[in-house]
Amino acid sequence: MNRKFIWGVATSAYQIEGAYKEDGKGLSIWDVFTKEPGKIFQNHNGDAACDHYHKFESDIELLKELGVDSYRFSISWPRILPEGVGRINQKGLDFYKRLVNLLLEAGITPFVTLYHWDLPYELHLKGGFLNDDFSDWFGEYAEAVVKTFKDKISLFATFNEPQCVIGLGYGTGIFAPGYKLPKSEILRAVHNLLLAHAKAVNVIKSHNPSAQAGLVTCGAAFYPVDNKPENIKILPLAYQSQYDELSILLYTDPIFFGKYPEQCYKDYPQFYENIKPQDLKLISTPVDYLGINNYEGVPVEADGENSFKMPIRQYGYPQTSFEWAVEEDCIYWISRFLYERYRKPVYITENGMANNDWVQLDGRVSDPQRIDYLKRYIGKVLQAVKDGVDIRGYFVWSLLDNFEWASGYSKRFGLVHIDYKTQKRSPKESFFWYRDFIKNNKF
Ligand code: GCO
Repeated sequence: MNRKFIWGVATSAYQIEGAYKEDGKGLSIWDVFTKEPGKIFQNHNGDAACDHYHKFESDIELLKELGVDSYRFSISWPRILPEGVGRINQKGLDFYKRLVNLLLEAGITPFVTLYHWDLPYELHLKGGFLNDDFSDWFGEYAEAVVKTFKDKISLFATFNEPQCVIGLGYGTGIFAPGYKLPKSEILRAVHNLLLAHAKAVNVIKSHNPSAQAGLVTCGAAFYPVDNKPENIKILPLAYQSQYDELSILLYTDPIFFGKYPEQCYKDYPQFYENIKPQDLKLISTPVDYLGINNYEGVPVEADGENSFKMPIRQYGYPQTSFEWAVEEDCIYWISRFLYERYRKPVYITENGMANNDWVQLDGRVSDPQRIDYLKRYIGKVLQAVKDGVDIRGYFVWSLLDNFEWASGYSKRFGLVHIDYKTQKRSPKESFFWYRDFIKNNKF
């Protein structure tokens, strides 16, 4: 393989930046949602988070020490457009300009996510994803970002995890804005998100045809309980059995195939039969890659010729402190399935684990579980590459411990420990492990 495999780390704006109303930033739905009592673990919020807005220079020093090829971060829409559309907040844009310039000086490729969940609150008040103007609003925001950075940023993700944006934000309501909407409205929100994605891809390509644009997915990562041929054979069926707003295919099939999963048309003919053909044409605007976020999976087993079951795991199975299973086969199979289905290059845009880390008496933060987890999952990623899956890069979630959405600061995913009282950064042992791995194992 000649192309250089990219090793990186990922973060997102709301989870690390803080400075939630500084320098003209508008509010996002997360700024508001976190203030509703009882929504977030111990009512934590991202007002200060890791104070990355003020500490980005020293955080970039950490990235340099780590030796990553790329840094995936997100831009806060309301920091740039406080009302979501219209007036640009120059100070917000300047923050990202300084960040991007420093990354480039350090030889680190910026990988920018346009939407990592912090919808401008003003647009939420106008209906957010349910307003059919949503895709134009997003296009305007994309234009503001891409125009500014066209010569500097060549890797873009439009949306991070639409499954969580819509499924958890508008379906179960556990994430901002906390709605539990009827199906008809959820389907419309999904459709508007996909239109917005496509408009942003066109904006990116119009400014820089050689930039790479894609979307980042999550969702159930089915993997066979063992390597028996019948269990491997049944996998596509398991993936295809899911087509609701938490599934993968509801978002990726329209992008790559220009149509929603077949079953959607059968279940909700009224909505799907009335979609304009030009919408689907737009949604299927070619992308350059598919981003996959993966942490755990769902074991499946053949149950006769054409059906499968999902056996519960053997009790005592390994778990992270989020109670997510450690089962590295999932990252292999989800990458392979999605690559074989769409034949598009893949980036593993997030992978990592929450662990109960603290600064020890001797000042070290040892997290052997995380090192072992990364070894297991990276090993499977490399195996998939060997088996012909076109994976272009891998990003650890996350550089820093940070605000873990509904779980607040109770879950630590970082390679770097944060003391939230002092904002002191302490690289964990996994940080040094990943540094050495990158240094010695480039391929
Ligand atoms: C997500 C987001 C990240 C999370 C991470 C751990 O996957 O939910 O992209 O923001 O923090 O995945 O849950």
